[in-house]
Amino acid sequence: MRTKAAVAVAPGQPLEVMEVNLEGPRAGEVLVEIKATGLCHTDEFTRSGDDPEGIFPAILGHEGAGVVIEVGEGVTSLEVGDHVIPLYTPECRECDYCLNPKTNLCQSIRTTQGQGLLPDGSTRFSMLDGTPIHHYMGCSTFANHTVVPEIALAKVRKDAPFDKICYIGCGVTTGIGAVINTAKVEIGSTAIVFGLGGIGLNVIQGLKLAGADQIVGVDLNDSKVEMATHFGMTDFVNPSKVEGDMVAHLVEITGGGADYTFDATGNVNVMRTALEAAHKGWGESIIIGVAPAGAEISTRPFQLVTGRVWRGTAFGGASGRTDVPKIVDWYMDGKIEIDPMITHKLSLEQINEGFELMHKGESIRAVVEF
Ligand code: NAD
Ligand code: AHE
Ligand code: ZN
Repeated sequence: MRTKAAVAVAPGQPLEVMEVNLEGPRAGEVLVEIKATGLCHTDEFTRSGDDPEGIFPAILGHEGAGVVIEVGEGVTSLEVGDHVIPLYTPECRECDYCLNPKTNLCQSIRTTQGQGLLPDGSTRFSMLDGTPIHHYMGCSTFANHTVVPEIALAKVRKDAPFDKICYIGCGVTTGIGAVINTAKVEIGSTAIVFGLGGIGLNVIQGLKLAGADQIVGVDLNDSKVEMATHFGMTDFVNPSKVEGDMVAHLVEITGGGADYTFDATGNVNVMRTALEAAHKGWGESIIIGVAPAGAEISTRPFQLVTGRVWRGTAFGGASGRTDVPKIVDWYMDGKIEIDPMITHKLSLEQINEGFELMHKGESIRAVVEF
């Protein structure tokens, strides 16, 4: 079939909206009509050329929601008409990783996923001249139709709006999951969240759900304050306005350092500040941000010797096929909010404007509706 997609033709170039060829689903695969997709900073990271795993041409996008159009041979858990959210962290429920409750990092198809291919080592997308187009994070949601492995699709209720629940495909789950699954924040905790964008606001929402007493938000952009306060931020720090040492300032306002700190910027200097602003003896710092190729984190080992812990999280530690339908229920039941964070709606033709809004700090989530 043919479908419309925004193609990343080369690193650093705007996406090009075009008709592409899409082969039908093979064994274990599912054809999905994407109804809506969010633009996450990780898409921009790969588009820009910063991603060491970036492969071009590719169809980016990993925060989508849609409807099953066709199932390949052997698919048993999904049928035509089901509503689904593609998962960049699949859940095969069989590999060593899925069988270990300490991780959500299913590895059953990670190698081919990182090569921009489906599990059988081939791509379903091509340009009209036959040039193959790579998949991205196993999702490629910047296309009106995509083919996704069955194990990388969460089946969700049919009454949930696509233009909101697409965000559960990454940002919502990552932010809330970092608090609940990775940090396991206790009632009454203190926390600092660095970066009040599409991920950081969901960390704040998760901290509020978990019953944190103090939630300090840190961002260079003052315009984020209103939304962050709405979601539960109790204190705000703009690092460009702090005189003197930033760590010392944060340690002071949290009464000795925070129980939990979260990096949602992808900046390795911020990651160091986040670690060092965690409380001596027990503070945990969770890295969510994705840093460019070649970037490295550093701190004095003494910071860890004296009890601080550095952890990372992918997809908020969530096992997607199990957890994502529950998070959709939380949204539909009013336990979590999504609507205010969807600040812009775009057509596929306007997708590059979405990345401009992200750079200007004007959007939280821009969502493309098909
Ligand atoms: P975003 O662009 O919406 O938000 C980033 C925020 O950080 C902005 O508000 C920006 O003003 C702020 N910021 C930037 N530099 C800063 C600094 N030096 N100090 C303080 N604030 C600063 O991006 P997003 O979609 O929220 O993504 C955030 C990060 O999380 C990205 O690196 C993204 O790739 C990563 N991410 C990771 C996962 C995961 O599973 N680990 C999932 C999704 C996104
Ligand atoms: N390809 C990058 C790493 C990118 C990365 O860390 N991705 C996160 C999800 S970000 C979603 O917005 C992730 O899930 N990581 C685990 C994994 O297996 O990719 C690089 O640096 O090579
Ligand atoms: Zn993402």
